[in-house]
Amino acid sequence: MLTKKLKKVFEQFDQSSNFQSYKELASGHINDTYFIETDESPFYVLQRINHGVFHDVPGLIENKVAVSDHLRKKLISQGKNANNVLSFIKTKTGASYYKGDEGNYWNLMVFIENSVTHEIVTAEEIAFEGGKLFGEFLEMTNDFDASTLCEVIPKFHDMSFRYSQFYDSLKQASDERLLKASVYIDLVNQMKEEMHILQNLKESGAIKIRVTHNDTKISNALFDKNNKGLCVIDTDTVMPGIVHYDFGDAIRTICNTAAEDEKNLDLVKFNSAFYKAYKKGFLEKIGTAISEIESKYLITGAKSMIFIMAIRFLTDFLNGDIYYKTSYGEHNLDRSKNQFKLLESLNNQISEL
Ligand code: GN1
Ligand code: MG
Repeated sequence: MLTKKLKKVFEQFDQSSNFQSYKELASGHINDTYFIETDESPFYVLQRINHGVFHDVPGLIENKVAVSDHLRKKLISQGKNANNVLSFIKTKTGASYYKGDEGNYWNLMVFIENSVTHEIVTAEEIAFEGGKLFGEFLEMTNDFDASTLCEVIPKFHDMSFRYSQFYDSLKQASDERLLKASVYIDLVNQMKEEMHILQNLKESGAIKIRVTHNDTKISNALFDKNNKGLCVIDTDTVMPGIVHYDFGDAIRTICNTAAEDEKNLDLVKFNSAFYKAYKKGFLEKIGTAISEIESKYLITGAKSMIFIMAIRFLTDFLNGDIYYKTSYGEHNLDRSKNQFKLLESLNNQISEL
């Protein structure tokens, strides 16, 4: 059934190969993503964009096509491999996305060959290479006018907005969920001031607004089989932001010794060696595109992004799991506890960092 549907959608796009089979790539929490095998290379990645979460899908697609085009031009002008950038296939009618019968939006990308992703980082080299990739992304988009991008999810990393969603969730959460979350609710309340440091700097104009990826978890970076970084993927949330969003969200996943939803919190630790390796690669590539004040607050970026996921997962748990895909009743609570544990472990090593 799904095979038939995916084949039909795939055939709306302007490419010459024949659909053979699909595999779901289930690591995302929002969209539906499928690896499409065809009778000849290249293979493709077909994605249904969740329009319940992303209200302006055409705008989102325009953003990511524009950023990819910009990156491709840069890579070519620098004599680098221009295949290492997302490439979107147009439909047979020349559009960048296909809108299906049920109102679903689809886009098709070329699969970047011989690439792998990592859900958990196990080697310092991967942390370093990840830093290089995300640093390079920011360096190469530094001259892209961020104001031309649409804000795909308004206030996405705005801390006050995430707090206000959290307060709303408290009002309507079930007693059972409030009780289960009570320790973490207290933590959120205690950390409010510290978690607004970056936002205040941003609003005062001290930290510049630039093009940011906004979802730099390590599984959104492609590597080759020798652990060398290839390309940044999942550019759905590309929009105006600050450097700390990208630096911090990558740290959140690279430095976690366990998966984002690991329930055994003893396994969740902040790996400071990976932090240093990532930061080294990141600074090496971002070069002069980062200012002194931006640099100074990178560690605050790491803390803030770990925290923002903790509060978002907690809020979704209190709301009865309406945003993220979940596999069991306390999945969001477990994700949130995991992020709080990671933050605690980071704080225990802060002097060293
Ligand atoms: C969501 O669906 P995915 O995995 O690309 C979320 C990110 C979170 C991430 C946590 C639009 O991303 O902000 O960091 O889950 N994306 C959106 O794993 O909310
Ligand atoms: Mg994403």
